[in-house]
Amino acid sequence: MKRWGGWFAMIAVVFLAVPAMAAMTVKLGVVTKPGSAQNIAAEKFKALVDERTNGEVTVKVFHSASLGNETEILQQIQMGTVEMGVITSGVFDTFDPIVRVIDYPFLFRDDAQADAVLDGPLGAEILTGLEASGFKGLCFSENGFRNLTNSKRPVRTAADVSGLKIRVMDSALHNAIWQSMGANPTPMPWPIYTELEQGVIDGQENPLWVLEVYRFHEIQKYLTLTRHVYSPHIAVASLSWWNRLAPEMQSLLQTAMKAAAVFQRADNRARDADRLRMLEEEGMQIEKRPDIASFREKTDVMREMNLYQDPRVKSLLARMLA
Ligand code: EAX
Repeated sequence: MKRWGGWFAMIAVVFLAVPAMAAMTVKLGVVTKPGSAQNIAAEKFKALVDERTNGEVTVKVFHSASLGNETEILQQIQMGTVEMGVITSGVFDTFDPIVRVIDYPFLFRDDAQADAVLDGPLGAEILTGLEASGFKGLCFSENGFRNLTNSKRPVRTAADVSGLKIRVMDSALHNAIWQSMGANPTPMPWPIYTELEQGVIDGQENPLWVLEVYRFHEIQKYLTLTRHVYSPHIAVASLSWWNRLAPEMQSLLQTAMKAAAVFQRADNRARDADRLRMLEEEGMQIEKRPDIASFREKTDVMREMNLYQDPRVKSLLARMLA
């Protein structure tokens, strides 16, 4: 009897353990193509989850906007029809204005400062705040510091930007930044190659990897290292889905995504010098030391704008700028 009891207990343990590790497929959306910053984070996450669950959990990465643009991916995550996404911070501001404190112009000096803030309590406050919009914010990976490119003329000072038709993300903040600088911003979701190629827009702003992966050097002559916004990606999950996962699974996924983000940030940064060299060799005219003070002069008033007057947003921005 005792022996049977032991067997019974063992079998029960096996069966009870199964649901926590039941085979599961997780859909993860990114708007960009293989080789992009988002995709490198997503693929690393997929590999780590595969390894740590012995193949029980499959992460299926939908890239190249196959689930729609970034706003549409976020809507599907909110509804729970897509489980996860690695999404550029800029487009979150229509879902939760708190995120626009990150994209405040010239907020971060360098990578180390961005990491310290985003991986610290202020970053955690932003991630937690996303729960009110139906997202479980997991961590920040990176797009990187954004730089201006255009097909019309060299840009060294803010005055040179005047009247340029610049594509911006679907974000009230990014629109306001380029308006403040005197450009003519046009909000448009990713991808934008055709619009640049056909001259519907004169320029765009994105980190260096974008120029390489999307071969923008073939259609944009002038690059200015403005570094006007540090642009992270936010790895998010559908909150309703997340809340149904066992705590062990939540912690496994959270830890794997954090490891993927750490890997991806380092990978991105290690390649920037080579990218700059390549873009120069390919014939881009690069302004490496633009007059940043002239740009800041235009954007420093932005904290007084309506965009930052919501008390929650205002308080967080004040602490970020302190
Ligand atoms: O991640 O839309 C954008 O400009 C993003 O930065 C782009 O998808 C690259």
